[in-house]
Amino acid sequence: MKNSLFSASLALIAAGTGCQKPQESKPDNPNILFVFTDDHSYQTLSAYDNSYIETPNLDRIANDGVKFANSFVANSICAPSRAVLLTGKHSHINGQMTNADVFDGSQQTFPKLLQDEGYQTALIGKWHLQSDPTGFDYWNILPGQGHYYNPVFIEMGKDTVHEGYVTDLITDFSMDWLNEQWSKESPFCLMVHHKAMHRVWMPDTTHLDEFKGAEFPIPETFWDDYEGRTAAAEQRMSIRKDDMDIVYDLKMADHEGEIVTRYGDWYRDGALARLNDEQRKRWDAHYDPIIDEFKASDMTHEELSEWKFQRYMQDYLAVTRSLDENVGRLLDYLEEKGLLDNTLVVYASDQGFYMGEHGWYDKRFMYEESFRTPLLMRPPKGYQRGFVVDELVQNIDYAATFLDIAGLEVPGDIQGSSLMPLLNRENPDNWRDALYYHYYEYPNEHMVKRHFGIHNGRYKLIRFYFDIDEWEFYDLENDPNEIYNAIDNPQYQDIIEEMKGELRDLTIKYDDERARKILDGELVVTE
Ligand code: SGN
Ligand code: CA
Repeated sequence: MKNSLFSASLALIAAGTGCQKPQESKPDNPNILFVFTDDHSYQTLSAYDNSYIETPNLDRIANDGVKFANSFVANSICAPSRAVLLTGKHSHINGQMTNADVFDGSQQTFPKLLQDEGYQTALIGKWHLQSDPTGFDYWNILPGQGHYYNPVFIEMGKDTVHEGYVTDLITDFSMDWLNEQWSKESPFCLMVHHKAMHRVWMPDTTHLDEFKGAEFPIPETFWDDYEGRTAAAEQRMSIRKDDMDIVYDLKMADHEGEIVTRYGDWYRDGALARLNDEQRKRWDAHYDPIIDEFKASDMTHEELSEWKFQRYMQDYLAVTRSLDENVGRLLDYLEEKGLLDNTLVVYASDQGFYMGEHGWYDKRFMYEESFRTPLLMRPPKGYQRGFVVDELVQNIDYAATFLDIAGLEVPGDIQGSSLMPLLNRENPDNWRDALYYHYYEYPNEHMVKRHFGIHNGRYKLIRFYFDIDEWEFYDLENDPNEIYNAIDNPQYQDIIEEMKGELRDLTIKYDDERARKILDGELVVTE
């Protein structure tokens, strides 16, 4: 450790000429608290969008810190996103291209580099990388996707079932680690990885009724007909179809067993069967009347689709409520312990999520709702606060940022860039002007075809490949909802040609040789 954590003290720094203004100095080796959620859409985080819910505690991070207004992922799916976070490298480099791959934990990650420099590192909650965590002094993880109720945790290799609701438990365990295991002699890097808001959106019993009967505005693109977009037409993540299951996803498990669906038994015998008697009593008290009403109804396909959207939103938002409250508990804890001054608090999700846009739930596509992800940072003392960063940032940047704020050199093989210049409001004029994206998990659940592409803030160019060979192009200023694929529009041919070249340049910059070969017609991917 180059400097001691607590070496920073109040310093008088000359501000301008003549007058002296007291200003707090920045800590050299701040703690890092990284709060990560699963599938949290920016549409349901009120610092970004308050059409559906207020999230006052998450907003505290934005109001007292920095909101990244243009934050994106490299590959919009869970395990790959986590591997990008740890390594600062795109999926084809870190090897985690899909959820099915096993993470190679022997490779360089930012927690290992922090640990080498004396940071105490811990990871609590969802991990999803199949191999055991490396680079952490302590870990206590959910197996696979984990459960909302009475979940199993694997603590340093040992399985234990814990009674309670997963978002509360992850927060409790995080505070326990800070209280009992962090030695306080060197800084910590604590990663708090929630299961919330992943499918199948099971609210805590205390929040069940919060959005009962609430009606939300149907997104403009809910009835999208996918004209001109084959991959969008052929996905299987539709609320309007049985991709969204009335029992499994929407909890319509009647006691008589008369509602039979494709995945109904997964819910009855799986997630629902985990509830204890007390939890089940409250659960049934909430859902039974909704089930009765549903059974008595006679809806057209259109009415049923919109009813499903409302049911989905009610549960998702109730899960979000617990998350927001628990983030508040953690922030209060840091405040009470006097830790906020010396801690970088970060909030992000592993990717965005569809809240009915295009008729969908889930993620994966390079379209805005799933390509974007929330990113909020509350820097330690000495930094400016309360502003918005508009630059294009991506989850490949997190590792470099954490190393940089800790005073470590960022290894040259890390592909992302430190966000510290942006936090320091230096407005670097050489900041990236385009993002690279590559999604691989096909054929698989939800059937989103493989694609890669470039986004420069205004225009987006996407190449779909494998069992399809199609381009899509969007002018986000004129078509923010991405419903008009302008790839053949004569008006855009010059910019499309230019961006095809820039996309090829990005495949070279990020060393995605397979994508480069696909573009150059040297490779046709068949498996
Ligand atoms: C599970 C979900 C899918 C989801 C993937 C990936 N099905 O397979 O709906 O797309 O996870 O999500 S479920 O029936 O198990 O809920 S990810 O966030 O982990 O990548
Ligand atoms: Ca996810």
